[in-house]
Amino acid sequence: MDYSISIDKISQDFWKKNKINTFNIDDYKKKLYVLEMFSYPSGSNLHAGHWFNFGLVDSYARYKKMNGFNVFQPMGFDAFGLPAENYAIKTGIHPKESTMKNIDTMRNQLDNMGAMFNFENEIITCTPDYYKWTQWLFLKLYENDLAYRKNAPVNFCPSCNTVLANEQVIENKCERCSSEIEKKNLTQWFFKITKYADELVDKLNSLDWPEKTKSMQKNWIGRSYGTIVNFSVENSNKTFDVFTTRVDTLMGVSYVVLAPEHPLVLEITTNDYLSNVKNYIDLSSKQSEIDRVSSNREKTGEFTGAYAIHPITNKKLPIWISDYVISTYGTGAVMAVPAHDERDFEFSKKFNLPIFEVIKTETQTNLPITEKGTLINSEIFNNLSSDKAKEEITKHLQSINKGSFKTTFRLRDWLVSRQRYWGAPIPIIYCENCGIVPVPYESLPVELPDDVNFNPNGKSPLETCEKFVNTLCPKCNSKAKRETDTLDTFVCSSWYYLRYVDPQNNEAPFDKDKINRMLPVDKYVGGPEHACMHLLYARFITKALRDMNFLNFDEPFISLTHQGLILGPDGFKMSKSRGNTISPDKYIEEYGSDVFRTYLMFAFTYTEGGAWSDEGIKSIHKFIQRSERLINKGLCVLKDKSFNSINDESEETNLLFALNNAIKMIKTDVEILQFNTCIAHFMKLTNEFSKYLNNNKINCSFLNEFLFNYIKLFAPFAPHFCEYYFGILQEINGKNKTSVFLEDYPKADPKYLTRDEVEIAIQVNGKIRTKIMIPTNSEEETIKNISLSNPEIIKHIDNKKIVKVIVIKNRLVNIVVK
Ligand code: ANZ
Ligand code: ZN
Repeated sequence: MDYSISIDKISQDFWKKNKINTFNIDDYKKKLYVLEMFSYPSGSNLHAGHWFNFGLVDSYARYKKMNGFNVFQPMGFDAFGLPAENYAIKTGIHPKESTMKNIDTMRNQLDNMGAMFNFENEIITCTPDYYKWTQWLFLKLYENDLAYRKNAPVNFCPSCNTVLANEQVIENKCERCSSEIEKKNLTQWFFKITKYADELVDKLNSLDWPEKTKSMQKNWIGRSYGTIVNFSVENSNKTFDVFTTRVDTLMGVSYVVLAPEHPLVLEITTNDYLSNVKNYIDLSSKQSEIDRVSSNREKTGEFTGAYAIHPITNKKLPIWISDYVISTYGTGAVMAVPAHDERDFEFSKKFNLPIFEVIKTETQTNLPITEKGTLINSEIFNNLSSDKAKEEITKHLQSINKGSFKTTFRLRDWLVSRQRYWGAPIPIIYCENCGIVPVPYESLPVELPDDVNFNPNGKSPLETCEKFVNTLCPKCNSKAKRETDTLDTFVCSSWYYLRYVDPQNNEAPFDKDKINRMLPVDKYVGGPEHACMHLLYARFITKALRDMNFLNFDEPFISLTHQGLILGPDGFKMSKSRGNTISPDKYIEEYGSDVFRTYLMFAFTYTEGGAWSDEGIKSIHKFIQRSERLINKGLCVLKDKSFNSINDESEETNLLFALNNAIKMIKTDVEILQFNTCIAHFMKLTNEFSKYLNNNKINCSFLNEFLFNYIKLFAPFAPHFCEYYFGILQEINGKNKTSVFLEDYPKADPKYLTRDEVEIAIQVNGKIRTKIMIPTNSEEETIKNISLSNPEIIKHIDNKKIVKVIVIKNRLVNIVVK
């Protein structure tokens, strides 16, 4: 039988029947937790990109299994979320129905992939037995002061009458109807991720993650070491703080700027300036933060009429407001030093504010060459390095109670409320008497009702579901209402890797001993787009659970790899609307799952991806067919009782070298998920195998052993194909069929890797024309003969007369011709 989808089925049935992929949780000593980011069950099935992620990591997992690891490779579905809800609004099909249907399709496709997923451990985040524990997590965070409520703006589309997620807002317009977005203030739930900001930065160093991802996460958290400086307002008892990372420039401050939203603004603005200031505040509230901080924007602002007093020199400094100061960063106020800060410089040019240049510390100015500031002497802080000046000035401020050292983070607390239907309900009750009351643990899950009108009506859909909203207070039994917002789906995915280990547990989200044994995840693979969201949230939740004593490790994912993107044949990102998606199904039907997998491995660098090509898969198909013909030829020889074995030691040495070399190279490459070169090594070995078979001097017992190794070596990369031929080979050897994945992966024997050969250069008239391998210490006469019969050299001698042949043993031959 030729390799095709029928062999896929034979192998898959064998694995299922013999439970080859079952993970043995009691044998955790050599556990290896390999995890692919679970996927969203969307209507458009699995595409080549999913395959690239799941199929190739499966080969890594299989390789590890054959190297003695007890591999745990679970799979599940991130099933709550907006697309299903939007689809429901459009079609009237309930999100539960469409989601479950999509999951069935995807599960089928995953089955055809033939990856060794531990489906017994499957989780689906939208099922009550999963989200019960997502709610449990919320309550634990609430109990531990890590979840709180506060007012925060949401994007609201007045025409669709609905709250929009950030990703539904495009250039401040609704993605669906293009109306201008409004900001609405709502009381919402937050998780206090900022409490872990320091550890989230510091522990990044210990992780085997792509450097780029680590630095993105680090920038996102944005830790700055700086100083808080206290300024007082002239003729009043009011004061305010600024945050600066450049307190060494304090003596050069020429004015201060408050964010328009700063609480002090309306209190200090004098009557003459009030209407301008109010107008400005109104205007800036409509700007997005991203626009406000963009550097190529012309600076705007207003004077408040008030002055601040410099904490050291007591000089009067005008107080301005401007939208380049963000209210949510630092203290929402800055000291402006135009000579040393670009934004301040632009602002002072626009509004004609003075520029002071700090001298006599090592502080460098930032001024264009054409500009000169008024030179300012830093007095007692003269002649200090910038860092020393920062330290001395802050200490001085501390001593006069006007400042202190301060670390600030860009990271904000995680807003988890969504005014959406298709998510886990937040397990909170509001009671007229008792206020906020968490749902008691024994009443979980708070089930998401099915019969809800999820059409947009300006509120959270659950608000319209009276039987859900109205409840009794668990404390005092009087009338109460449930929270109607649902949880961000990133909450569901912030802990799923923990639940996989113990998905049927009804008593707890997971068994502490089990997860302490099974985690952290040893190899995590997924897209780089998750650098600052999912990966950060998961790290935070792990640390929070550790501090609540539910687990005893610090980081969830020790080693991380991002797979590249498989693009459509046109080089663009695959999308339904472009019509360039590549569905694996038709290729699998035509060529079999292993050809599809091997093609993805060979044609792309795993971390880079690239554009799909039909041609490419055809040539891989040919390669698998060739390998199959050779195996079959070998099997025929072995079956032929009358076959006459002939030993040819040099042919065997050659093939053993090729085999052991391939084993060695594949080992290095597969460990770093560099699959394309693994396949290339195997192709090279296949060429050598072909030479051996064509040589017609075949030694049966040698061939038999070689075939075992050849099939085992390729098994992680073409699992169905190899499982099948391993069985046939076993049969010929009178053995019962067992799985090739229960075999030990071949190990390179160094004895076959040292070939007693040296490379020598052959020159013609002093020019190197070729290099060849010859046995070490060959006789001069032999070397001379080999050199003169080399086709490349014959070409260069080209009928000229050979004057002399100089041989330097083990190094070089020079042929002098005339
Ligand atoms: C004076 C100064 C002089 C500054 C100088 C910089 C250079 P990072 O490193 O990102 O933390 N800043 C502080 N709070 C701000 C806010 N809410 N909105 C906009 N800008 C703010 O940046 C810290 C610097 O950004 C602070 O140091 C402050 O300007 C400004 F030559 O203070 B600096
Ligand atoms: Zn109550």
